[in-house]
Amino acid sequence: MAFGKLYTCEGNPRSTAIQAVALANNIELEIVNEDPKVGVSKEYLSTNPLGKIPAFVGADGFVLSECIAIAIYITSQNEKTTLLGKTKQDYATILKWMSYFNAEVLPSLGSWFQPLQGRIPYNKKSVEEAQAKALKVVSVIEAHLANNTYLAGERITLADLFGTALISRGFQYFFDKAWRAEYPNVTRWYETVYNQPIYTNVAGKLNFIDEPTLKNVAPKKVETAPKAPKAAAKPKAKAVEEDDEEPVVEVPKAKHACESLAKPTVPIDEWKRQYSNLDTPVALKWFWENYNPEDYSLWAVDYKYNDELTQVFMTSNLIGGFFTRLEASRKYIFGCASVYGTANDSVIKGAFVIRGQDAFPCFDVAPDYESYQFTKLDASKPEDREFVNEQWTWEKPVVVNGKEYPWADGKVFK
Ligand SMILES: N[C@@H](CCC(=O)N[C@@H](CS)C(=O)NCC(=O)O)C(=O)O
Repeated sequence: MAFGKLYTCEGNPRSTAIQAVALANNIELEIVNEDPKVGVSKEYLSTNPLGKIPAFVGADGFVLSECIAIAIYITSQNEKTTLLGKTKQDYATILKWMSYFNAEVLPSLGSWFQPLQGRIPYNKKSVEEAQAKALKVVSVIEAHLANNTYLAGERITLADLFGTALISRGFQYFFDKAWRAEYPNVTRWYETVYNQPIYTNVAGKLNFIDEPTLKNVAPKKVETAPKAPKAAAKPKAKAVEEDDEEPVVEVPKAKHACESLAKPTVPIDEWKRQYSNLDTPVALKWFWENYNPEDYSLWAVDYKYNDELTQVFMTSNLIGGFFTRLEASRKYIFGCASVYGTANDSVIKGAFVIRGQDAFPCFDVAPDYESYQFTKLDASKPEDREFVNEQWTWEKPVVVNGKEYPWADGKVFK
Protein backbone atom coordinates (compact mmCIF):
# COMPACT_ATOMS: atom_id res chain seq x y z
CA MET A 1 0.00 0.00 0.00
CA ALA A 2 1.26 3.45 -0.88
CA PHE A 3 2.48 5.64 2.00
CA GLY A 4 0.32 8.42 0.60
CA LYS A 5 -0.70 10.40 -2.44
CA LEU A 6 1.34 13.19 -3.95
CA TYR A 7 -0.74 15.64 -5.94
CA THR A 8 1.41 17.14 -8.64
CA CYS A 9 1.91 17.30 -12.39
CA GLU A 10 4.66 16.06 -14.67
CA GLY A 11 7.92 18.00 -14.41
CA ASN A 12 6.81 20.15 -11.46
CA PRO A 13 10.11 21.38 -9.95
CA ARG A 14 8.65 21.79 -6.46
CA SER A 15 7.90 18.04 -6.44
CA THR A 16 11.20 16.65 -7.78
CA ALA A 17 13.06 16.45 -4.45
CA ILE A 18 9.99 14.95 -2.77
CA GLN A 19 9.88 12.20 -5.37
CA ALA A 20 13.65 11.70 -5.18
CA VAL A 21 13.73 11.19 -1.41
CA ALA A 22 10.63 8.99 -1.51
CA LEU A 23 12.32 6.73 -4.03
CA ALA A 24 15.58 6.69 -2.04
CA ASN A 25 13.69 5.87 1.17
CA ASN A 26 11.63 3.11 -0.51
CA ILE A 27 8.49 5.09 0.18
CA GLU A 28 5.75 4.47 -2.32
CA LEU A 29 3.88 7.62 -3.31
CA GLU A 30 0.81 7.38 -5.48
CA ILE A 31 1.10 10.22 -7.94
CA VAL A 32 -2.21 11.97 -8.56
CA ASN A 33 -2.19 14.34 -11.49
CA GLU A 34 -3.45 17.81 -10.65
CA ASP A 35 -2.40 20.51 -13.03
CA PRO A 36 -3.15 24.16 -12.20
CA LYS A 37 -2.46 25.02 -15.87
CA VAL A 38 -5.72 23.39 -16.91
CA GLY A 39 -7.57 23.80 -13.62
CA VAL A 40 -7.45 21.45 -10.68
CA SER A 41 -10.35 19.22 -9.68
CA LYS A 42 -13.01 20.36 -7.23
CA GLU A 43 -11.98 17.61 -4.79
CA TYR A 44 -8.40 18.83 -4.79
CA LEU A 45 -9.47 22.23 -3.45
CA SER A 46 -10.49 20.54 -0.21
CA THR A 47 -6.89 19.30 0.11
CA ASN A 48 -5.29 22.60 -0.88
CA PRO A 49 -7.79 25.48 -1.07
CA LEU A 50 -5.32 27.56 -3.12
CA GLY A 51 -5.26 24.85 -5.77
CA LYS A 52 -1.47 24.94 -5.85
CA ILE A 53 0.75 21.91 -6.19
CA PRO A 54 2.27 19.90 -4.64
CA ALA A 55 0.17 18.53 -1.78
CA PHE A 56 0.37 15.27 0.13
CA VAL A 57 -2.32 13.10 1.69
CA GLY A 58 -1.03 10.20 3.77
CA ALA A 59 -2.64 6.76 3.89
CA ASP A 60 -3.33 7.63 7.55
CA GLY A 61 -5.24 10.78 6.52
CA PHE A 62 -2.45 13.27 7.30
CA VAL A 63 -2.77 16.22 4.89
CA LEU A 64 0.15 18.50 4.06
CA SER A 65 0.68 21.29 1.57
CA GLU A 66 3.80 23.47 1.02
CA CYS A 67 6.61 21.70 -0.80
CA ILE A 68 9.28 22.26 1.86
CA ALA A 69 7.13 20.70 4.58
CA ILE A 70 6.27 17.72 2.37
CA ALA A 71 9.92 17.16 1.40
CA ILE A 72 10.96 17.19 5.06
CA TYR A 73 8.12 14.90 6.11
CA ILE A 74 9.04 12.30 3.48
CA THR A 75 12.78 12.56 4.15
CA SER A 76 12.35 12.22 7.90
CA GLN A 77 10.52 8.91 7.52
CA ASN A 78 14.01 7.43 7.31
CA GLU A 79 15.30 7.74 10.89
CA LYS A 80 18.87 7.33 9.67
CA THR A 81 18.72 9.86 6.87
CA THR A 82 21.77 12.06 6.42
CA LEU A 83 19.82 14.40 4.16
CA LEU A 84 18.63 16.55 7.06
CA GLY A 85 22.10 17.17 8.50
CA LYS A 86 23.61 16.20 11.84
CA THR A 87 23.17 19.20 14.08
CA LYS A 88 20.44 21.74 14.76
CA GLN A 89 22.54 24.29 12.91
CA ASP A 90 22.77 21.97 9.90
CA TYR A 91 19.02 21.52 9.97
CA ALA A 92 18.36 25.25 10.21
CA THR A 93 20.81 25.90 7.35
CA ILE A 94 19.03 23.31 5.21
CA LEU A 95 15.72 25.03 5.88
CA LYS A 96 17.27 28.40 5.11
CA TRP A 97 18.42 27.28 1.67
CA MET A 98 15.19 25.49 0.86
CA SER A 99 13.29 28.63 1.71
CA TYR A 100 15.74 30.73 -0.33
CA PHE A 101 15.24 28.62 -3.45
CA ASN A 102 11.47 28.44 -2.97
CA ALA A 103 10.87 32.10 -2.18
CA GLU A 104 13.68 33.83 -4.12
CA VAL A 105 15.16 31.65 -6.86
CA LEU A 106 12.14 30.02 -8.52
CA PRO A 107 9.88 33.11 -8.39
CA SER A 108 12.60 35.36 -9.84
CA LEU A 109 13.33 32.85 -12.62
CA GLY A 110 9.57 32.66 -13.25
CA SER A 111 9.33 36.43 -13.73
CA TRP A 112 12.19 36.12 -16.24
CA PHE A 113 10.97 33.27 -18.42
CA GLN A 114 7.18 33.49 -18.17
CA PRO A 115 6.81 36.70 -20.24
CA LEU A 116 9.06 35.18 -22.91
CA GLN A 117 6.71 32.22 -23.18
CA GLY A 118 3.59 34.35 -23.37
CA ARG A 119 2.49 33.22 -19.94
CA ILE A 120 2.32 36.73 -18.52
CA PRO A 121 2.35 40.06 -20.44
CA TYR A 122 5.67 40.84 -22.13
CA ASN A 123 7.60 44.05 -21.58
CA LYS A 124 11.26 44.22 -22.56
CA LYS A 125 12.28 46.39 -19.62
CA SER A 126 10.44 44.25 -17.08
CA VAL A 127 12.21 41.17 -18.44
CA GLU A 128 15.58 42.95 -18.10
CA GLU A 129 14.71 43.80 -14.51
CA ALA A 130 13.58 40.24 -13.81
CA GLN A 131 16.83 38.91 -15.27
CA ALA A 132 18.90 41.28 -13.12
CA LYS A 133 16.93 40.28 -10.02
CA ALA A 134 17.31 36.55 -10.76
CA LEU A 135 21.05 36.90 -11.33
CA LYS A 136 21.45 38.83 -8.08
CA VAL A 137 19.66 36.03 -6.26
CA VAL A 138 21.84 33.39 -7.95
CA SER A 139 25.01 35.40 -7.21
CA VAL A 140 24.42 34.85 -3.50
CA ILE A 141 24.52 31.09 -4.12
CA GLU A 142 27.59 31.48 -6.35
CA ALA A 143 29.44 33.27 -3.55
CA HIS A 144 28.42 30.67 -0.98
CA LEU A 145 29.56 27.80 -3.18
CA ALA A 146 32.99 29.40 -3.71
CA ASN A 147 33.99 27.95 -0.33
CA ASN A 148 31.45 25.19 0.12
CA THR A 149 30.92 22.00 -1.86
CA TYR A 150 27.26 21.79 -0.91
CA LEU A 151 24.68 24.23 0.41
CA ALA A 152 24.74 22.94 4.01
CA GLY A 153 27.71 21.09 5.44
CA GLU A 154 30.12 18.73 3.74
CA ARG A 155 27.61 16.22 2.46
CA ILE A 156 24.73 16.38 0.07
CA THR A 157 21.47 17.25 1.85
CA LEU A 158 17.84 17.79 1.04
CA ALA A 159 18.68 21.46 0.42
CA ASP A 160 20.90 20.47 -2.53
CA LEU A 161 18.28 18.17 -4.10
CA PHE A 162 15.56 20.75 -3.61
CA GLY A 163 17.72 23.67 -4.80
CA THR A 164 18.84 21.79 -7.91
CA ALA A 165 15.23 21.15 -8.91
CA LEU A 166 14.17 24.73 -8.28
CA ILE A 167 17.01 26.30 -10.26
CA SER A 168 16.66 23.82 -13.15
CA ARG A 169 14.45 26.18 -15.20
CA GLY A 170 17.40 28.59 -15.30
CA PHE A 171 19.61 25.89 -16.81
CA GLN A 172 16.82 24.92 -19.17
CA TYR A 173 16.23 28.38 -20.62
CA PHE A 174 19.10 30.77 -19.90
CA PHE A 175 22.27 29.37 -18.33
CA ASP A 176 24.23 28.70 -21.50
CA LYS A 177 27.94 28.03 -21.98
CA ALA A 178 28.94 31.66 -21.43
CA TRP A 179 26.78 31.96 -18.31
CA ARG A 180 28.22 28.76 -16.87
CA ALA A 181 31.75 30.10 -17.31
CA GLU A 182 30.74 33.18 -15.33
CA TYR A 183 29.06 31.16 -12.57
CA PRO A 184 31.41 28.16 -12.20
CA ASN A 185 30.48 27.37 -8.60
CA VAL A 186 26.73 27.14 -9.15
CA THR A 187 27.41 25.14 -12.33
CA ARG A 188 29.78 22.70 -10.58
CA TRP A 189 27.33 22.25 -7.70
CA TYR A 190 24.32 21.81 -10.02
CA GLU A 191 26.13 19.23 -12.15
CA THR A 192 27.35 17.32 -9.08
CA VAL A 193 23.96 17.15 -7.42
CA TYR A 194 22.03 16.50 -10.61
CA ASN A 195 24.25 13.55 -11.49
CA GLN A 196 23.62 11.74 -8.20
CA PRO A 197 21.46 8.65 -8.86
CA ILE A 198 19.03 9.84 -6.18
CA TYR A 199 18.30 12.81 -8.46
CA THR A 200 18.65 11.34 -11.96
CA ASN A 201 16.38 8.43 -10.96
CA VAL A 202 13.48 10.86 -11.01
CA ALA A 203 14.72 13.71 -13.23
CA GLY A 204 16.42 11.82 -16.07
CA LYS A 205 19.66 12.90 -17.72
CA LEU A 206 21.24 16.33 -17.37
CA ASN A 207 21.37 18.38 -20.56
CA PHE A 208 23.23 21.68 -20.65
CA ILE A 209 22.29 24.25 -23.29
CA ASP A 210 24.88 25.93 -25.54
CA GLU A 211 22.72 28.98 -26.22
CA PRO A 212 19.75 30.38 -24.30
CA THR A 213 16.56 28.69 -25.42
CA LEU A 214 14.58 31.83 -24.58
CA LYS A 215 15.69 35.33 -25.65
CA ASN A 216 14.39 38.72 -24.57
CA VAL A 217 12.01 39.23 -27.47
CA ALA A 218 8.23 39.43 -27.49
CA PRO A 219 6.75 35.95 -27.73
CA LYS A 220 4.66 35.10 -30.78
CA LYS A 221 1.02 35.84 -30.12
CA VAL A 222 -0.48 32.80 -28.50
CA GLU A 223 -3.85 31.50 -29.62
CA THR A 224 -5.77 30.39 -26.60
CA ALA A 225 -7.32 27.06 -27.50
CA PRO A 226 -11.08 26.90 -27.06
CA LYS A 227 -11.85 25.15 -23.82
CA ALA A 228 -12.85 21.54 -24.12
CA PRO A 229 -16.13 20.90 -22.31
CA LYS A 230 -14.38 18.41 -19.99
CA ALA A 231 -11.84 21.00 -18.85
CA ALA A 232 -14.60 23.56 -18.43
CA ALA A 233 -16.33 21.25 -15.98
CA LYS A 234 -13.32 21.49 -13.71
CA PRO A 235 -13.14 24.61 -11.58
CA LYS A 236 -10.11 26.66 -12.54
CA ALA A 237 -7.78 27.34 -9.70
CA LYS A 238 -7.26 31.03 -9.08
CA ALA A 239 -5.10 32.90 -11.55
CA VAL A 240 -1.40 32.22 -11.24
CA GLU A 241 0.43 34.85 -9.28
CA GLU A 242 3.14 36.76 -11.04
CA ASP A 243 6.02 35.09 -9.26
CA ASP A 244 4.64 31.61 -9.62
CA GLU A 245 6.17 29.00 -11.76
CA GLU A 246 3.19 27.56 -13.54
CA PRO A 247 1.72 29.05 -16.71
CA VAL A 248 -1.64 30.70 -17.20
CA VAL A 249 -1.60 30.65 -20.99
CA GLU A 250 -1.05 27.65 -23.20
CA VAL A 251 2.27 27.70 -25.04
CA PRO A 252 1.91 26.76 -28.70
CA LYS A 253 2.98 23.18 -29.24
CA ALA A 254 5.11 22.05 -32.18
CA LYS A 255 3.20 19.91 -34.65
CA HIS A 256 3.64 16.20 -33.90
CA ALA A 257 5.42 14.30 -36.69
CA CYS A 258 2.54 11.77 -36.85
CA GLU A 259 0.11 14.53 -37.83
CA SER A 260 1.40 14.40 -41.39
CA LEU A 261 0.49 10.70 -41.76
CA ALA A 262 -2.54 9.76 -43.85
CA LYS A 263 -5.74 9.19 -41.91
CA PRO A 264 -5.82 5.54 -40.76
CA THR A 265 -8.61 3.25 -41.94
CA VAL A 266 -9.41 2.44 -38.27
CA PRO A 267 -8.64 5.13 -35.68
CA ILE A 268 -6.45 4.07 -32.75
CA ASP A 269 -9.09 5.42 -30.36
CA GLU A 270 -11.50 2.75 -31.57
CA TRP A 271 -8.98 0.09 -30.49
CA LYS A 272 -8.51 1.83 -27.14
CA ARG A 273 -12.28 1.72 -26.61
CA GLN A 274 -12.40 -1.99 -27.45
CA TYR A 275 -9.56 -2.74 -25.03
CA SER A 276 -11.18 -0.72 -22.24
CA ASN A 277 -14.70 -2.04 -22.64
CA LEU A 278 -14.39 -5.68 -23.68
CA ASP A 279 -12.82 -8.75 -22.12
CA THR A 280 -9.22 -8.80 -23.31
CA PRO A 281 -9.50 -11.99 -25.48
CA VAL A 282 -12.52 -10.50 -27.27
CA ALA A 283 -10.76 -7.16 -27.69
CA LEU A 284 -7.64 -8.87 -29.05
CA LYS A 285 -9.71 -10.73 -31.61
CA TRP A 286 -11.11 -7.37 -32.74
CA PHE A 287 -7.59 -5.92 -32.85
CA TRP A 288 -6.19 -8.59 -35.17
CA GLU A 289 -9.23 -8.43 -37.41
CA ASN A 290 -8.85 -4.68 -37.79
CA TYR A 291 -5.08 -4.15 -37.59
CA ASN A 292 -3.76 -2.51 -40.74
CA PRO A 293 0.07 -2.70 -41.03
CA GLU A 294 0.05 0.18 -43.51
CA ASP A 295 -1.33 2.58 -40.91
CA TYR A 296 0.31 1.12 -37.84
CA SER A 297 3.39 -0.74 -36.63
CA LEU A 298 3.99 -2.98 -33.64
CA TRP A 299 6.95 -2.69 -31.28
CA ALA A 300 8.48 -4.70 -28.48
CA VAL A 301 9.99 -2.46 -25.82
CA ASP A 302 12.73 -3.58 -23.43
CA TYR A 303 14.29 -1.61 -20.63
CA LYS A 304 18.07 -1.42 -21.13
CA TYR A 305 19.09 -1.34 -17.47
CA ASN A 306 17.19 -4.23 -15.89
CA ASP A 307 20.10 -4.99 -13.57
CA GLU A 308 19.53 -1.62 -11.84
CA LEU A 309 15.88 -2.36 -10.99
CA THR A 310 15.07 -2.84 -7.30
CA GLN A 311 11.58 -2.88 -5.70
CA VAL A 312 8.69 -3.88 -7.97
CA PHE A 313 6.61 -0.80 -7.05
CA MET A 314 9.56 1.46 -7.87
CA THR A 315 9.93 -0.20 -11.25
CA SER A 316 6.23 0.18 -11.79
CA ASN A 317 6.58 3.90 -10.98
CA LEU A 318 9.43 4.08 -13.49
CA ILE A 319 7.10 2.75 -16.19
CA GLY A 320 4.40 5.16 -15.01
CA GLY A 321 6.84 8.07 -15.31
CA PHE A 322 7.79 7.01 -18.83
CA PHE A 323 4.10 6.85 -19.78
CA THR A 324 3.47 10.31 -18.34
CA ARG A 325 6.33 11.66 -20.41
CA LEU A 326 4.81 10.07 -23.55
CA GLU A 327 1.78 12.33 -23.15
CA ALA A 328 2.49 14.32 -26.34
CA SER A 329 2.14 11.08 -28.34
CA ARG A 330 -0.99 9.77 -26.62
CA LYS A 331 -3.05 10.17 -29.80
CA TYR A 332 -0.67 7.88 -31.68
CA ILE A 333 0.22 5.09 -29.24
CA PHE A 334 -1.42 2.27 -27.38
CA GLY A 335 0.45 -0.33 -25.37
CA CYS A 336 1.30 -2.01 -22.11
CA ALA A 337 4.56 -2.43 -20.24
CA SER A 338 5.06 -4.68 -17.25
CA VAL A 339 7.50 -5.56 -14.54
CA TYR A 340 8.29 -9.26 -14.50
CA GLY A 341 10.09 -10.92 -11.61
CA THR A 342 10.67 -9.98 -7.99
CA ALA A 343 12.55 -7.29 -6.03
CA ASN A 344 16.14 -6.91 -7.29
CA ASP A 345 15.55 -9.54 -9.96
CA SER A 346 13.19 -8.15 -12.54
CA VAL A 347 12.85 -6.98 -16.12
CA ILE A 348 10.62 -4.51 -17.93
CA LYS A 349 8.99 -5.54 -21.18
CA GLY A 350 6.15 -4.14 -23.21
CA ALA A 351 4.38 -4.12 -26.54
CA PHE A 352 2.98 -1.10 -28.35
CA VAL A 353 1.03 -0.31 -31.47
CA ILE A 354 1.89 3.07 -32.93
CA ARG A 355 0.91 5.21 -35.91
CA GLY A 356 3.37 5.02 -38.78
CA GLN A 357 6.38 2.81 -39.31
CA ASP A 358 9.02 4.64 -37.29
CA ALA A 359 9.16 4.34 -33.49
CA PHE A 360 11.03 7.53 -32.81
CA PRO A 361 8.52 10.28 -33.63
CA CYS A 362 6.20 8.57 -31.16
CA PHE A 363 8.62 7.68 -28.39
CA ASP A 364 11.24 10.42 -28.45
CA VAL A 365 8.79 12.88 -26.88
CA ALA A 366 9.79 11.21 -23.58
CA PRO A 367 13.27 12.35 -22.57
CA ASP A 368 14.00 8.89 -21.09
CA TYR A 369 13.13 6.99 -24.29
CA GLU A 370 16.82 6.19 -24.76
CA SER A 371 16.64 3.93 -21.71
CA TYR A 372 14.45 1.59 -23.75
CA GLN A 373 15.18 -0.58 -26.75
CA PHE A 374 12.53 -0.67 -29.48
CA THR A 375 12.25 -3.73 -31.72
CA LYS A 376 9.84 -3.77 -34.64
CA LEU A 377 7.47 -6.74 -34.71
CA ASP A 378 5.99 -8.40 -37.75
CA ALA A 379 2.25 -9.02 -37.47
CA SER A 380 2.47 -11.75 -40.10
CA LYS A 381 4.60 -13.85 -37.74
CA PRO A 382 2.55 -15.94 -35.25
CA GLU A 383 5.25 -15.59 -32.56
CA ASP A 384 5.15 -11.78 -32.78
CA ARG A 385 1.35 -11.76 -32.56
CA GLU A 386 1.57 -14.08 -29.57
CA PHE A 387 4.06 -11.74 -27.91
CA VAL A 388 1.67 -8.80 -28.32
CA ASN A 389 -1.26 -10.88 -27.00
CA GLU A 390 0.73 -11.87 -23.92
CA GLN A 391 1.96 -8.34 -23.25
CA TRP A 392 -1.59 -7.01 -23.40
CA THR A 393 -3.09 -9.84 -21.33
CA TRP A 394 -0.71 -10.01 -18.34
CA GLU A 395 -1.15 -13.68 -17.69
CA LYS A 396 2.05 -15.34 -18.82
CA PRO A 397 5.62 -15.04 -17.54
CA VAL A 398 8.44 -13.92 -19.86
CA VAL A 399 11.74 -15.67 -20.50
CA VAL A 400 14.83 -13.47 -20.67
CA ASN A 401 18.29 -15.01 -21.18
CA GLY A 402 16.87 -18.44 -20.46
CA LYS A 403 15.32 -17.38 -17.14
CA GLU A 404 11.61 -17.22 -16.50
CA TYR A 405 10.19 -14.14 -14.78
CA PRO A 406 6.56 -14.17 -13.54
CA TRP A 407 4.35 -11.16 -14.32
CA ALA A 408 4.37 -8.79 -11.33
CA ASP A 409 2.75 -5.48 -12.26
CA GLY A 410 1.80 -3.64 -15.41
CA LYS A 411 0.62 -0.35 -16.81
CA VAL A 412 -1.50 0.47 -19.84
CA PHE A 413 -0.85 3.48 -22.02
CA LYS A 414 -4.07 4.41 -23.77
N1 LIG B 1 3.96 27.97 -1.33
C1 LIG B 1 3.73 26.84 -2.19
C2 LIG B 1 3.78 27.33 -3.62
C3 LIG B 1 3.34 26.26 -4.56
C4 LIG B 1 3.20 26.80 -5.98
O1 LIG B 1 3.15 28.01 -6.25
N2 LIG B 1 3.11 25.89 -6.91
C5 LIG B 1 2.92 26.26 -8.28
C6 LIG B 1 3.52 25.19 -9.15
S1 LIG B 1 5.27 25.07 -8.94
C7 LIG B 1 1.43 26.33 -8.55
O2 LIG B 1 0.69 25.46 -8.13
N3 LIG B 1 0.97 27.37 -9.24
C8 LIG B 1 -0.39 27.50 -9.60
C9 LIG B 1 -1.09 28.63 -8.92
O3 LIG B 1 -0.42 29.49 -8.30
O4 LIG B 1 -2.32 28.69 -9.02
C10 LIG B 1 4.80 25.78 -1.94
O5 LIG B 1 5.90 26.18 -1.53
O6 LIG B 1 4.55 24.58 -2.12
